[in-house]
Amino acid sequence: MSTIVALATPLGVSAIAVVRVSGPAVKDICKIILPNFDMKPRTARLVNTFIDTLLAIYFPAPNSHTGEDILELFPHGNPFIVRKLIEEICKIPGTRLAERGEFTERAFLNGKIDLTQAEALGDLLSANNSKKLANARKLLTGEISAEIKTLAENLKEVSALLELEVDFAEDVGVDEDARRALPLRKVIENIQRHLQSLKKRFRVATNELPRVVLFGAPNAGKSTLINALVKEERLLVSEVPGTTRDFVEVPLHLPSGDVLLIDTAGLASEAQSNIDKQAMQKTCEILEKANLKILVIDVSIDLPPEFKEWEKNADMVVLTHIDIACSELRCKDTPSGDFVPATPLQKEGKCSFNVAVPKNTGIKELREKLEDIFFPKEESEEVWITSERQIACIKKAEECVERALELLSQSDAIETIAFEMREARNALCSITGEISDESILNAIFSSYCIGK
Ligand SMILES: Nc1nc2c(ncn2[C@@H]2O[C@H](COP(=O)(O)OP(=O)(O)OP(=O)(O)O)[C@@H](O)[C@H]2O)c(=O)[nH]1
Ligand SMILES: [Mg+2]
Repeated sequence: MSTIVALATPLGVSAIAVVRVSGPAVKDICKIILPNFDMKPRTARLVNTFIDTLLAIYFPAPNSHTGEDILELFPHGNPFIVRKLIEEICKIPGTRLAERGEFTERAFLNGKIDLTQAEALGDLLSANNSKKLANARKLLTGEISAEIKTLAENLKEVSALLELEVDFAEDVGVDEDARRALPLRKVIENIQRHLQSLKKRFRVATNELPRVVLFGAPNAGKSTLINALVKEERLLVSEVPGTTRDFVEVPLHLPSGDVLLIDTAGLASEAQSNIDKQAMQKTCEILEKANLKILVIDVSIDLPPEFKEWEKNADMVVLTHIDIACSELRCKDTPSGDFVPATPLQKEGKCSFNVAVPKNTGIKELREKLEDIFFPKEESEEVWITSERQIACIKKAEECVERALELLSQSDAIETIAFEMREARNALCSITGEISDESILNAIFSSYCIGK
């Protein structure tokens, strides 16, 4: 087994970098590269090397991430230092640069983690909100593996039961149908239900941020609203209609994760110029790909004629310029919600917000609403399955179980039922990697980055 080395942090200038080494040559590497390192297990030591003074930690096998001897080095984050260090390490016999995902692959091959946990590592590194992160952490502790293993065990018991049935029937010649039908059907149906519920827990793992598109008439206050939400003068704002032409994406950091606010060019029934026309077309295209469409309306002036049509297309309406509308109506300026706009608005159950940006009214409430919409606090914190590979295995097991249930009413099908049960179990065992072939492992680990 060769010893592998890789930079575990992104290449670039940083305060520190992390270089990871795993394999049997770790002790030789320590002797040659870190002559004064005492190799006290799991203890950080400051050591001098030919290129840098760095922190080193030694994790002896088998109590390490990969199950092999591991050396972790923390040099200063200078790409030149990192390159020289790795070059020197690679000169030690039996040492080479790691391939993509090779550290994780070794952890799997040495029984440190199963395949669901290896895949969860990918989720953990790409999680961009607290829900995805919490789920990845649950997967990493083996929550799904445990469920899958129990199901595989149940299938094994069914197989054992079937074996007994075969022997019994042959020896004694009792009425197989009557005896087998009830308990076996119930057990298999339970397995089927569990597989169906697992299938429903699939969530596509996407790293794309939710897209919140703000649209409405020119000058409605779309760009101003985005600036207020992100608390930064990020977008150009002016009293001249048509300030925003190209759509602009601005990330909004909410407590549980990020969403992408998208500013668009104002819409009107007639375009004043060719550029106007193109800008409006772009706005319509952007709206089609939105996860949430916010219609922005300046409530201090008459409603635009297209209002009803736009409102139908919107998920939420935000009324801006409440401060002006209030002062004109001489009504009490309340923080939010109490103000009744002068123009009759058909809200049709749609969520509506009143904002007055100069007074920062309604902005906090709108931010909280976005947090509720995109990161709702769910009662049940059931773990989701995010791997299409795992779901494909669950579907395969489910098909086998369905076929077995159909065959249960046939008197001469015990062996075929036993075969389907074995196939179902194999499909489940390949989820955790108890059964795996090289092509599956390659597909999983080669999608990882080097050093992982
Ligand atoms: N008083 C008051 N002024 C606002 C409010 N919101 C926006 N404005 C002003 O309204 C004008 C237009 O705001 P913008 O944010 O540029 O409007 P827009 O919808 O992005 O306009 P276009 O980019 O032209 O489509 C600016 O002068 C803002 O300062 C508000 O709630 N109250
Ligand atoms: Mg604008």
